[in-house]
Amino acid sequence: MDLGIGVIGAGVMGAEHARILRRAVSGAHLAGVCDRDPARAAAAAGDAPVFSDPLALIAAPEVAAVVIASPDETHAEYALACLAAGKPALLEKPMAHRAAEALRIVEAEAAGGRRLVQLGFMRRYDAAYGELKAVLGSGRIGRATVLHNVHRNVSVPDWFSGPMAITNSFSHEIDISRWLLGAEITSAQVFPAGDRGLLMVTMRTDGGQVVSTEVNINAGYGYHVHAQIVGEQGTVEMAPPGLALTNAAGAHGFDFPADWIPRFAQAYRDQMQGWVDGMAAGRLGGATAWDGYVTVAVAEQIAASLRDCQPVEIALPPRPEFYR
Ligand code: ISE
Repeated sequence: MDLGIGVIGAGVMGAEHARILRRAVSGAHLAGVCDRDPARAAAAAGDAPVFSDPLALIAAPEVAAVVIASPDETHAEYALACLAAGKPALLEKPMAHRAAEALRIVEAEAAGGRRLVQLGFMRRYDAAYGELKAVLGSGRIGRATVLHNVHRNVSVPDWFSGPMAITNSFSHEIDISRWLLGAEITSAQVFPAGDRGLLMVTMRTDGGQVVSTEVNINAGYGYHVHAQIVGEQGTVEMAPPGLALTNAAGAHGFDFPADWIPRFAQAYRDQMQGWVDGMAAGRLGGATAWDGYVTVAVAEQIAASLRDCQPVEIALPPRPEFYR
């Protein structure tokens, strides 16, 4: 099988997905790129066709599946168009700008009776997170009671507003905490710290666990994502990033990556290959549209609590039968 895959959006993520499709995936090829900036689309497309209209890319017969990496507020429209066309979509997070929009995608997919949407929560394909989940599943540390997350960006662009630390960045911790613990988020509380946008988010799960996350969008020193699970008989945590330890200028240590692209490079490749293999097998893996909806809904309710930083009870509809 050699699936033609189109990419909508040639920004940081879209260009990376296009590059992976051009160079690092078997069973698929890049069949087109669309971006509102034709030059950016052409740069990402290489020899593949450039489209000026996202809906034309989705409809193109040579496009069998679509990566949606356009601006967040357009995700829902293009995901619904893919569902209407019966074409699989790998949807970058967040699934939609609002929970109500995300629910429309869930309802449309369930009504079609076929899973076509996979959410781009690539940390599920990261070897370090996979190791944490395997150790917890082995029983070696006993039952999980606490999960500590650290999510530090070097800095963010000027347009990156306060709530985006929750709806954009922290969305990864909502999904990966649910995945690691096999639990649902039932309540949360946010505590701003300092004056550079740092947020401490504490969540409770339906399994009684406490999830603590530092969301630090201006860490300055490097891109640093860390997780530690505390069990009743032990702990498991990520090893430091990097493959080499340096002794120089009186210091010893490792280098932090600049951002998520180098830190999760292999996870992005494995996610794309997993998506292609899932389509070939007729059974998608990774995060579902329901996972995407839950993440948007939980993030939206936590972001709304930033007004007063009071505890918030998370309200979610029951999981539809289609996603059980
Ligand atoms: C960005 O959109 C990502 O998805 C990165 O994985 C995350 O670390 C970063 O904080 C987000 O802004």
